[in-house]
Amino acid sequence: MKTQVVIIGAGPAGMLLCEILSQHGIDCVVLEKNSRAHVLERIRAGVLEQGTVDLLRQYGLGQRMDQEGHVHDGMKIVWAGRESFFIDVKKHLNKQFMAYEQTNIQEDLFLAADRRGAKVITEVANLQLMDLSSNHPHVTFTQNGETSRLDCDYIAGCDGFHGVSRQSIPSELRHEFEKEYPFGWLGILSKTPPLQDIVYANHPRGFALASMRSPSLSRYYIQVPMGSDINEWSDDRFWSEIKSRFPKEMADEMVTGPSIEKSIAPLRSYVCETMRHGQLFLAGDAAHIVPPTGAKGLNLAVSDVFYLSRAFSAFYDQGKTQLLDEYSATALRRVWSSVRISWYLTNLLHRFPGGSDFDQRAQEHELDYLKSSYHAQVALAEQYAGLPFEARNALNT
Ligand code: RFL
Ligand code: PHB
Repeated sequence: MKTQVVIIGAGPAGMLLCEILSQHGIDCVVLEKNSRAHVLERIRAGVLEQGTVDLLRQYGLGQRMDQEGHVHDGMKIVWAGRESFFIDVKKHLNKQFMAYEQTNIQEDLFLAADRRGAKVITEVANLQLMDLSSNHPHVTFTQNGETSRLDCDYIAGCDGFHGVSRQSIPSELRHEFEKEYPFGWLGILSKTPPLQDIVYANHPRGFALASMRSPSLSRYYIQVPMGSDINEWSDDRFWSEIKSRFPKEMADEMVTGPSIEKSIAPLRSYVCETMRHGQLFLAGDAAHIVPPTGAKGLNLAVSDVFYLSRAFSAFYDQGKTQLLDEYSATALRRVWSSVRISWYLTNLLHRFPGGSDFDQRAQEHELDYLKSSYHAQVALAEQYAGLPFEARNALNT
């Protein structure tokens, strides 16, 4: 078997890359470890930046998003005993966000792949990346006990944080930057109307977040100690804990109900430099992870795919490799901006076990400053909105 680009992983990064490359007439095959049903079941992200929304629309993937998604202008920050303030991204930058679930994006992408007859092979095992430093790499894998080989020009590693692609880069060529946080997020999805805004809460009992999926579907999170047992969190305990972390008037507004999903996610920042090795290019969580506090992970996967698909198109349309050569540096500029703001918001909004009085005062000061400074709000709005995608250098490409 032979194709132009092998894409490893059918998450949002892999499936979006497949769709864009197919629309540009570039042949590709997606290889996914899990079943399609499993991929479609994973409840994760929900907040899309304007750049992500625009790109999905540009490639004809925006129809259902525009019908079912919920547009909002920014986010509110509240903290114990003081007033809240709103980071108005629409006012400062004329950009908005869309609340639209990652599972819906996955569904839209699989349906687009079906319409196009795209080659998506699921439930593959023992995937190995070979000859990455030559112009003729290939992958081997097994499916239903049978081993296959797939030759290609390039490989896109879109297989998430625990995938095999990044591990195929020799460790001495990988510069890894990592930070683990000593807590996790317990999240629930509930068929109840959400609060009007996305609200981030800093409270002595820990961080909490009220988010939304649609007018009748809410997503809530609370900070929990690392190693917490999900079985110890009944719905009643969750609701009473989250209400205790919000100001009374917001807690009173929260409509409670049974959870339809409940899970705990660890928090981590991680970046792999380089995002390219020979003919292998990493995109999305395969190359970097952010704590969810900035809602940036999925959006970064989309911007990586934007840069990578543009680089593949320049190669296949015009024979130019410059954008491929620049891919890692270009993508990493935007990655680090989102990694930094996610780390900043995580530090600003969580209570760290063992934090000193000094740490607490510095955090309170930062919140006071943000609340009172127009300029600080504009700077936060710009980063929370996500940097614009960089235009290609017209002189060189
Ligand atoms: P994915 O989604 O992990 O997909 C990778 C795919 O690769 C497959 N795979 C393999 N396939 C073949 N062979 C192998 N050896 C393989 N190993 C793995 C996997 O089965 C999978 O199908 O990575 P991708 O595509 O890069 O997408 C990244 C996003 O999923 C992720 O960044 C976001 O979900 C992060 N995130 C959020 N991002 C946002 O932009 N906005 C948000 O509001 C937001 N909220 C969140 C989040 C992540 C969360 N969790 C659970 C970590 C909230 C939470 C709680
Ligand atoms: C979500 O709706 O799942 C969500 C919203 C904001 C975040 C993280 C997750 O920062």
